Amino acid sequence: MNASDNQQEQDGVEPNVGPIPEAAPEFHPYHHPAAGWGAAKSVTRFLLRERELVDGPRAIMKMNHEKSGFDCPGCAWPDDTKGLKLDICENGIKHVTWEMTRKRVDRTFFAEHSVSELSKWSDFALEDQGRLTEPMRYDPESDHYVPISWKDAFATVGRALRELDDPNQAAFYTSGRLGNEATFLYQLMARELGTNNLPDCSNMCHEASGRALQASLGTGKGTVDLKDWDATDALFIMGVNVASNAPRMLTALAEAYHRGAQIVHINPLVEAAATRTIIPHDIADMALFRATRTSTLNLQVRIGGDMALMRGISKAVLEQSGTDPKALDPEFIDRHTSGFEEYRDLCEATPWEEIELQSGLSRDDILKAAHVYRDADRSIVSWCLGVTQHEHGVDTVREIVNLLLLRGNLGREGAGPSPVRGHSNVQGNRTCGIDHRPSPEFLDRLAEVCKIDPPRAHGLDTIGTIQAMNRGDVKVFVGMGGNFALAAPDTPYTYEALRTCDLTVQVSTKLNRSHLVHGRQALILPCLGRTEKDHQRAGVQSTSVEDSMSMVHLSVGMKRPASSQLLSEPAIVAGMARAALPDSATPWQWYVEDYDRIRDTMAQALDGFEDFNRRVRLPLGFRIKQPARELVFDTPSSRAEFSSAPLPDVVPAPGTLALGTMRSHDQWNTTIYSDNDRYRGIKNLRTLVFMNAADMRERGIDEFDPVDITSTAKDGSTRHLNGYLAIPYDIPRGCAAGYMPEMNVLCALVDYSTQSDQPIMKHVKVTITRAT
Ligand SMILES: Nc1nc2c(c(=O)[nH]1)N[C@H]1C(S)=C(S)[C@@H](COP(=O)(O)OP(=O)(O)OC[C@H]3O[C@@H](n4cnc5c(=O)[nH]c(N)nc54)[C@H](O)[C@@H]3O)O[C@H]1N2
Ligand SMILES: Nc1nc2c(c(=O)[nH]1)N[C@H]1C(S)=C(S)[C@@H](COP(=O)(O)OP(=O)(O)OC[C@H]3O[C@@H](n4cnc5c(=O)[nH]c(N)nc54)[C@H](O)[C@@H]3O)O[C@H]1N2
Ligand SMILES: [Mo]
Repeated sequence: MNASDNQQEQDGVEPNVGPIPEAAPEFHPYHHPAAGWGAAKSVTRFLLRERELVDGPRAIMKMNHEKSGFDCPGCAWPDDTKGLKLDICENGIKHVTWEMTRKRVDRTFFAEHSVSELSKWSDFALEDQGRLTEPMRYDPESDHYVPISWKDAFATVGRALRELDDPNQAAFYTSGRLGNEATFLYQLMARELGTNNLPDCSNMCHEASGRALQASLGTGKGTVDLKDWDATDALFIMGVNVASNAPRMLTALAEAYHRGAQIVHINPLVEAAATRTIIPHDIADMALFRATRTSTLNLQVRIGGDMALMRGISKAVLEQSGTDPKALDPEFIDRHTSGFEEYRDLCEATPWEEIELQSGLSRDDILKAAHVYRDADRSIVSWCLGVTQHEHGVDTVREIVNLLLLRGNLGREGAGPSPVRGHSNVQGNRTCGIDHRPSPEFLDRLAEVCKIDPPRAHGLDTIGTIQAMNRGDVKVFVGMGGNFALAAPDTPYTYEALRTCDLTVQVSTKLNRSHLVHGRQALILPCLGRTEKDHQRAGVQSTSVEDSMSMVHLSVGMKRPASSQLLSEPAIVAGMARAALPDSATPWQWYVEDYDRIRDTMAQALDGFEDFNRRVRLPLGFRIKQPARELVFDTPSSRAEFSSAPLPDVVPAPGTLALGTMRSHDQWNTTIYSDNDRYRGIKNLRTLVFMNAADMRERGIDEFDPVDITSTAKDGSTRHLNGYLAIPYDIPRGCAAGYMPEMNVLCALVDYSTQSDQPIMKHVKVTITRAT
């Protein structure tokens, strides 16, 4: 029996997997460089599957282009600034092709398949049906989705929102692909209605980074850009699977290596980017199979051990400063920071034994990293979910900043913190107002410019929304993209939450689980994708996005829309807003006719967006001002603030393991492209758990043995996944790893960080036993 069928019988949860393997699972450790020909082969297979060999390549040539292209709807890595003609990666191509597929989900499809029937399909099969083509409404009598006109669909949303006793009974979720213009209208609608309930995918992603950087530096973002990456002497890459999730960073790593920079990877797993890469757009490298190293040191930290490692490096640098006056930058510390003495005392008081135990690394190894840091004039620390999705994510990011401050690695070329954001516009969403905890200054300006009276009380984030839906306090859920049902933790509990709603609305491009786990009334509103031409009254429109390094630029679709009935996201927001707010003074329709008008309002309402329409049309767009980069700190002390937090205890209790949930190479969050994870040597298998061989032996588990996984939450409750296959892997003892979103079944809703409210998706406390 398939492992997830087994789970379904247990919990009444629908299957939750990629393509059901036809072939037997395989595991052969991967020894090739990242990217290169393996990637090229995989792209060709994918183009063939989506029947896109004709138009696909043409569109790909237009991606991430300085002039008149569309922004890759994949990750948030910035576009090349040096005129690279083909600034693309394997996964970006899969992504674009996924959107451009020729397959369609139309009314005949929905007439043929009831919702109960579709609920039994795999998530892979659902999305594999192709693009949604017209608005649909759930019909409880027949248990089918049936067509509805846009007018009636908007009226349904409007009625449901107007009938609420309190606007806070609605929640408006955003997935990080939404362009800035639609984002601005969306938050305006929510706030004009009277709620700050704006949960977003960032609540599960980089909430910890935002809060930490805000507290330390007075900005929620990183301070470096690609030019700094090009100039740095040392890169510390923490908790990110670069080759799969930010593949265009491989080029930056290879160039850094060529330049003689040091590259330290900090990750429990030695991911593909921590070895070598063949740069796909370097024709000579491709032709000669010439690989470049992309790492000079790998440190396999224990899950959750990053803060201890950072503390260890700081301690070593401080110790060295006794004899080596250049180890620290006393002038920088003196002029620009506060809290140094306390932090220095804390580092001195933290014993090496504790640092070794909590990081899972030897003092010798930590000293190697400390030497790299000490010897570099300019260092960048970059991180992603391996650092943030923990109980102590905020403290860890602040510890990263502590380390940078010691040597003045801030506010100058080649130095600073550089979080790798997830979705292509997740950072822009926050900049443009998707924030359940908006600042009073933001609201004051919005009130003044848009003539609304926005609510001041904080709204609900992702976790809060799920809790509120389950209590019956949130009755209308709108999903602006994404796949909330699967992306959120505690799958059965999240399902229950969505099912208690009076109305669920999903604005989507493809069929997914969140359409099948729905409220009493449900709507699917299909929208244009980023690759498609968006015609409005004033002509073809473009939208803007902001990358991981605060560059804002325009994205223009070029493909004919998948269906003539699709609306753009700004048009869908405006349609809902007009129906929900019949007396609104906001010129919703006028905005949609010409997005320049939205941008003109944004230029007045948002910090850093002055002269938006002109600057966004510059060849590479513009960079949002970063005060911390100029050593201006919006903190209580007006300086960069050292934090002095105690090290958390992250060592698993005897008999238990720390399990991290992560992505395979062949998936985009909840979208599964195949059952393979090439760089980790896995074929035809997703229901697996990577374990240390010694941990397996201790439990009498052999390779491919089925195992039962039980997680124990903060409140003592347990959750189970049975029949997963154990894979012996190079991972520290006490650590285990497997794939999201399947493993969200193991993540309890109560297991969120008290520092960031972020679900603890990288440190699930589990026991693993051989299946009985
Ligand atoms: N192709 C593709 N690209 C993507 C995505 C996708 O799904 N597919 N998703 C996008 C999104 S929304 C995001 S947020 C990013 C996510 O990008 P990543 O952060 O790379 O996402 P994960 O796959 O969760 O991988 C987490 C990495 O952290 C490591 N890790 C786990 N625990 C720890 C720890 O305690 N410490 C350290 N140092 N490392 C740890 C894992 O081994 C793994 O390498 O990627 C974006 N890009
Ligand atoms: N256990 C565990 N869970 C996790 C994570 C983890 O590491 N571990 N990571 C978390 C993270 S970092 C994130 S960001 C979330 C991701 O959460 P989400 O952003 O909610 O999920 P996605 O899978 O990216 O959403 C995919 C869906 O988006 C829709 N879509 C695609 N393109 C467009 C578009 O252009 N417009 C619109 N309107 N819709 C579109 C399609 O219908 C598709 O089915 O998952 C989180 N969940
Ligand atoms: Mo994310």
